[in-house]
Amino acid sequence: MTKLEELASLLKGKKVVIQTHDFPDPDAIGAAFGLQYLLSTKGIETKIVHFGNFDKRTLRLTTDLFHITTINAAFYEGSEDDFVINIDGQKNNANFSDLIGNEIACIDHHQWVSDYKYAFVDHRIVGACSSIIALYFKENNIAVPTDVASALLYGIKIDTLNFTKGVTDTDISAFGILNPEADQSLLLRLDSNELGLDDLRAYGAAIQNLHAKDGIGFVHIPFDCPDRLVAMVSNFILSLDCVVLSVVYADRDGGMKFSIRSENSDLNAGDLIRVALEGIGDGGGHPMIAGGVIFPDGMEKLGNDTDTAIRQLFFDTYEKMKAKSSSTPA
Ligand SMILES: [Mn+2]
Repeated sequence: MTKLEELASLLKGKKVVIQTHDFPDPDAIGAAFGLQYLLSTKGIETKIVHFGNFDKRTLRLTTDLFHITTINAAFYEGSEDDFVINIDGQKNNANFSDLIGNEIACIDHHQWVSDYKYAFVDHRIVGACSSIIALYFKENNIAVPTDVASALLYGIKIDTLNFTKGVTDTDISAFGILNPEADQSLLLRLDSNELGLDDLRAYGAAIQNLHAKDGIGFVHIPFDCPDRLVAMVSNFILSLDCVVLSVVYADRDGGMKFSIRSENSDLNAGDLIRVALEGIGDGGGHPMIAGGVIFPDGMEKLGNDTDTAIRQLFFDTYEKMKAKSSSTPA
């Protein structure tokens, strides 16, 4: 029995909901859309439900291009008997609000942290959740429709930064399955329209406010902007030849929202931000990609010149980590 058949047999005769993580991104939506199609071939109709709104890019993807129908949980009327499939995240994650119904299954590619007992789990550490779904098509000999292939491939491209981050054999296999079926002109259009006019303000601020010293590029974006944009600016700063580590932060609800990138595997971005923000906020992530926040009361501890204080904080932590990694034999 394949994973899909196993899942389908659990769901027979139930009202089924596919729930993505809150504020869904293209990978969450692509994976949900692909699973919805797969289950429909087994005679199981589903609804895709999520908490929180989409960002602009996901919105265009879902509604304008792929005609994916989703329901915001605020407008969703479910019942306790519904079966819920969690996708691209896990129950009890901070970004996974509780939906009415019985969480029966989880398909995810993030680190496993949930202590919830699902009846069905497909958890693999791969670049994108959409890659897991792509493999279901092949395993079950189901042809991938063009719009499903395009949405899945786009999800993988976004989560793996165009196949440069966290790529595994599974993601490569998924590419092989999806690429021949996907609408290439549509994907090109998505790739070449990544920047909105509003986004230029953030890039402008980045160029204006860049402080680069000893390989670290710091940027303060002095207004609130979406997580996606803070991350894009952080990638942009990392692409400078004098920067091996980028620390980009934007104003957010009286505190700061951070996105950091490292191109040096010795300097773990996740560890760096976790240690640097201890006591004033919260941070963590992967060795090359990480994020975090400073809470409003943490800002008060930084004094009047917050930018200097933040730079100093990261510099001190960076120096300590550098000293430690060079003193540890390889
Ligand atoms: Mn994902």
